[in-house]
Amino acid sequence: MNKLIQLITLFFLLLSVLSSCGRSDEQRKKILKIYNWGDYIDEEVLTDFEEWYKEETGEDIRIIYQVFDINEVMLTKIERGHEDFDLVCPSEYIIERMLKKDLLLPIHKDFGNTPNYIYNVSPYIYEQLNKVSQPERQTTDYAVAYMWGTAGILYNRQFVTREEASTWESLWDPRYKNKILMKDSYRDAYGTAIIYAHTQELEAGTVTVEQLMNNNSPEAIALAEDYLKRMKPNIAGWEADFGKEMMTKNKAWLNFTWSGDAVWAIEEAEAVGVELDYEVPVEGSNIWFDGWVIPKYARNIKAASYFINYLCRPDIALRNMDAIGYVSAVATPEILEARIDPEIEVSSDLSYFFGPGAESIQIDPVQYPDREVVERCAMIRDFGNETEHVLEMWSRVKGDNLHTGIVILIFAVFGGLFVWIAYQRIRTYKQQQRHRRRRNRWSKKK
Ligand code: N2P
Repeated sequence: MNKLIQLITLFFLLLSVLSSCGRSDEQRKKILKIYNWGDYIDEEVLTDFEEWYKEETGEDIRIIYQVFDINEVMLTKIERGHEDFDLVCPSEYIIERMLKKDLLLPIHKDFGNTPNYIYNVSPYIYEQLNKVSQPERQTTDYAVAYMWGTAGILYNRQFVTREEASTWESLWDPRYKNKILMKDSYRDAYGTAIIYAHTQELEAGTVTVEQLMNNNSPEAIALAEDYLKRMKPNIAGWEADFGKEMMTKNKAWLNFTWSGDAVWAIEEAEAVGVELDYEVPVEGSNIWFDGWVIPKYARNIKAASYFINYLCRPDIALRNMDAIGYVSAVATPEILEARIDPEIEVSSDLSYFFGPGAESIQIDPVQYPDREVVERCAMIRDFGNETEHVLEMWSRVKGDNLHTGIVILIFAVFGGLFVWIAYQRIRTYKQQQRHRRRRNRWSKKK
């Protein structure tokens, strides 16, 4: 009898577990969990997607949205698998690492009656992203490009000339002591230092920007460390996202940053009468690409794929660009038409991105770099096992600040202690002297 009761209990327990799994799975299908960079989307697009998804599929969807500022922070979360994000937006080298580690699911590209907008992405961007493909996995099966850009120098025209900002040398110029903000990005800092250290070799054509930025030999790391430490007196701060604000408020004169942040800062500064501009130094720089991927632990692949598709719709791409300053990977005639601005004085060759017909167009050169600029830039690949060594170097470089701070603190504490002890000693000595004198006077009276 006892056995029967145990069996019945077990049966009901199993039934309730199974039904709760089913229910939660069904409910989870109504949720889309997105993990994106901060300030990297027009947030109204999120709510509009929910409506669009309902219209297209007849299904309800609710977005749960979280943000990060550093690629590696996001990757750690994904690797641990504690969070079942359906969509994340890493940079190309993290996509490369995720492909190597088999952390991604292929994107569904069959949208039934809904148009497929994914192929609105420029063939140039497809080609670039596929450079990080792995033997078994082609990048573009697992990632759809979102925004892209360059790394360069945002500068205040009141204090820095265009010529000065056109070379990495400015970052080491003693005139800019404490006036430079550096993006807290070890890879960009590494690339910049190693490029600047080889200015002559680059001019002579004996080495390329791509080779330099992707060389992680112990000698290259030591050289970058030396250069970055020499840059430090100029550094007012390492920033993840506050650089654009500091520049707008005139608190720093140069900011090593990404093109989209520069666009945002230039516009904001203009509104308050501060004139900022952006240059990609002549020596060359980093060109990067961020893309949407579906992590292995995702639970709503359908909605995730639809969301990616939605972002590739030209009108949505334009809204996002307007809201954040970065440049969408989407390159349709609608985008080209909307971005051409006859008031822009310079003409750029954007045929590599928009295709034939865009050889000489008036378009914001900060957002859309001219072919010549792109040709002097290169992608920084995943550093693989060397990442650790570059990171150690980076924390030694940044840690020096802390070291100096700690030394000052120790001096201040011990100095204060010393003064206090000396003061106490003198006081005790004086008191003893007084007592002695008093005692002497008493003994004389007696
Ligand atoms: C926006 C961050 C941009 C990421 N705040 C560039 N890879």
